Amino acid sequence: SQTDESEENLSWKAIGYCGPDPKFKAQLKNHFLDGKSKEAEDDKEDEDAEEVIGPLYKGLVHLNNPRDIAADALRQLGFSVSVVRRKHKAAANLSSPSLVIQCDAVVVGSGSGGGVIAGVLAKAGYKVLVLEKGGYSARNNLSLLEGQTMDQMYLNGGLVASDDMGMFILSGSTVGGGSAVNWSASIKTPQHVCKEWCEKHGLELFESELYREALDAVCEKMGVQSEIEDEGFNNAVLRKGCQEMGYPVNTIPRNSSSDHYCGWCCMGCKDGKKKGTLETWLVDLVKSGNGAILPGCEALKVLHKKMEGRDRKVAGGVAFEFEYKGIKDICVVESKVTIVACGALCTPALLKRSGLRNQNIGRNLHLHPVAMAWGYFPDEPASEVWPEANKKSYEGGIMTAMSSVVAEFEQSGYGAVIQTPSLHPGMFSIVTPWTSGVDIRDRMRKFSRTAHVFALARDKGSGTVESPHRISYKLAGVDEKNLQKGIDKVLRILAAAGAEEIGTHHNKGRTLNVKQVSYHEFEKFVKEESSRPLADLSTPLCSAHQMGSCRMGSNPKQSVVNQTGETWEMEGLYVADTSVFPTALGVNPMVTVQAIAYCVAQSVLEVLRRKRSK
Ligand SMILES: Cc1cc2nc3c(=O)[nH]c(=O)nc-3n(C[C@H](O)[C@H](O)[C@H](O)COP(=O)(O)OP(=O)(O)OC[C@H]3O[C@@H](n4cnc5c(N)ncnc54)[C@H](O)[C@@H]3O)c2cc1C
Ligand SMILES: *[C@@H]1O[C@H](CO)[C@@H](O)[C@H](O)[C@H]1NC(C)=O
Ligand SMILES: *[C@@H]1O[C@H](CO)[C@@H](O)[C@H](O)[C@H]1NC(C)=O
Ligand SMILES: *[C@@H]1O[C@H](CO)[C@@H](O)[C@H](O)[C@H]1NC(C)=O
Ligand SMILES: *[C@@H]1O[C@H](CO)[C@@H](O)[C@H](O)[C@H]1NC(C)=O
Ligand SMILES: CC(=O)N[C@H]1CO[C@H](CO)[C@@H](O)[C@@H]1O
Repeated sequence: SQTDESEENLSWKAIGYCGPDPKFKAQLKNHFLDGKSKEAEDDKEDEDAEEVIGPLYKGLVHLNNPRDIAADALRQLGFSVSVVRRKHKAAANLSSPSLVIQCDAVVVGSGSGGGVIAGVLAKAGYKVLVLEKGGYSARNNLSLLEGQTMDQMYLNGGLVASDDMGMFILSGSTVGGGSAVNWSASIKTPQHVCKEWCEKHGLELFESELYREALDAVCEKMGVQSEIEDEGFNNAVLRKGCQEMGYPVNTIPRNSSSDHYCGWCCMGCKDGKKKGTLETWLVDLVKSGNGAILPGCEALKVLHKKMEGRDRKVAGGVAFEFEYKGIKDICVVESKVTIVACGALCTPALLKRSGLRNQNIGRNLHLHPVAMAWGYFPDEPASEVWPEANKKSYEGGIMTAMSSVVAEFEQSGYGAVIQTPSLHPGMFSIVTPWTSGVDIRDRMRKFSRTAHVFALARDKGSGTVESPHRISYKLAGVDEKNLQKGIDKVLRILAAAGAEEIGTHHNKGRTLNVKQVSYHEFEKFVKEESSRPLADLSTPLCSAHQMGSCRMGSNPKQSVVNQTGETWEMEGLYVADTSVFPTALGVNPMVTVQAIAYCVAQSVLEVLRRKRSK
């Protein structure tokens, strides 16, 4: 993932990696040759600015400017702002902030959940301020370099792990949140999960007409569809292997167009074909003229007061922090409603810092643990190989095929789905076993023709999160069993698709040359590798889905928020991200979190309407 001044690495050639998407690089080069981008910054011509910065440009306000400029930018968007004058050099603090901004709703976090709710409220005519601790990466300004992207667009620079290092966790932290870097899978909440959440958790919402409408609304917004013109390497392998084995295999609905053949979307989508929240709901917010997005701003706490005649505290906005010229500064937002959507890893800490005491905050964290296996498909002799010699492991739609062969959708609902990851060289090397220098060199040389397929468990087990630096999670026995069943299938799928060599990520690094062994030896290998323990740190497990740490329920003993998304403890404080999931979901969560946020937005709208009419 490391590069030199010309943004290259000599090893790439040896491993068959082309670096950032060559088409994007060419596109950019033309762009700069035209001199367009420079002019745009000078002229502030709308069209050019939009081309350079992307569709959010009118609503982005950077507070790392002199205070009066930042305040003016916000006033131009219709917010009322007061600048607090302070004696020279006196630092801002919570009781003496630099700016006080007023709005109807403040949304903390611009990811899948936050983006949707902000868009809905602004479109309905309310003044909405979005705070995002991550930065903003303009569409034309993505590096698509693995190292830089991890630093700029992922939580903690891409390196979040549970306390025993048993789980390697990926989470987006940028304008758009997880939606800006996700792998495009857009799957609706499965029926059996809606039923479970309604019947076992007392949440009628999930069997309501409103929720069905919400699912349709968010899918329509993303242009979810299920056609693919040219399937990428990993997914072609998964599909063929399943067909050979007679396992079920489906096409995953995606938010991108059928010809969107791009393996770099995990680093941001260069042409806006992937409809993350920053290409959809946040655009609504900006177009409505009622909203502003503040990148680089981290919420410190929710402000609240006691009001006469109310038994609960009442939320009144947030205090947040940003950096200006290397110095931390503090501002305050005063709002009628406050929405927290920092994602399941960050929301619990913000609620606790704000004085909430509910015992469920930070508990019930589900991670959808993932265990992988791989198969190597040589590209010589070029004439007869499959997948075709020009197909590379890191190109093409990231997730287009999946198998539910061990998903148990029709039975307990708790099993594992089989899908494929995106692994660029850095991530590939992190999860690959290391037994010796010679061995890792050999594995890396095979990088571009090594397919990865994984099993993802709908975890019954759970952990706790205090902050992204303090996560504890132990794999439960039942989840380990489901992953083992998944790995058994994955190894068979890889072999059936024609892999020459197969293996798992277990640290012993055993491999099998499928073409040279008997049926008996193959069976023995699959059984041994898929029955190894997974909870003992010998195999790296990954997670890109975090859920449940502030779950929704029907009473405060077992949950943090009620069906409307409002916290039991504080009036006017809502949560609208994956942390409200009552249990793990079992499939990719983006559509579900967006639908929930859409429903929470309807509740918030009612409250705002009532306040307005008063
Ligand atoms: C690499 C990757 C691939 C994925 N692929 C898919 C996929 O294909 N399909 C799918 O359905 N799901 C996918 N997911 C998961 C999906 O993106 C997430 O589940 C979803 O985005 C979670 O939404 P959220 O609103 O809970 O939080 P996020 O989208 O994570 O948004 C939270 C935001 O809040 C910000 N924030 C946190 N704390 C603060 C604070 N104190 N102040 C201000 N801002 C703060 C964060 O920086 C972040 O931007 C993927 C995730 C990753 C990481
Ligand atoms: C290229 O990658 C290698 C192997 O990861 C690394 O050791 C080296 O530092 C990188 N080169 C540059 C110039 O960053
Ligand atoms: C583009 O990215 C660079 C490096 O991350 C950053 O310094 C610059 O401000 C960005 N430009 C725009 C227009 O966002
Ligand atoms: C993730 O990508 C999908 C498909 O590209 C997109 O529709 C969705 O908006 C993105 N994620 C989120 C969380 O919004
Ligand atoms: C929960 O939801 C109801 C509406 O169903 C709402 O009136 C109530 O104030 C919410 N909050 C709590 C803590 O019950
Ligand atoms: C941006 C984009 O390419 N979205 C596409 C998603 O799918 C819908 C439905 O097929 C297309 O109309 C969109 O163009």
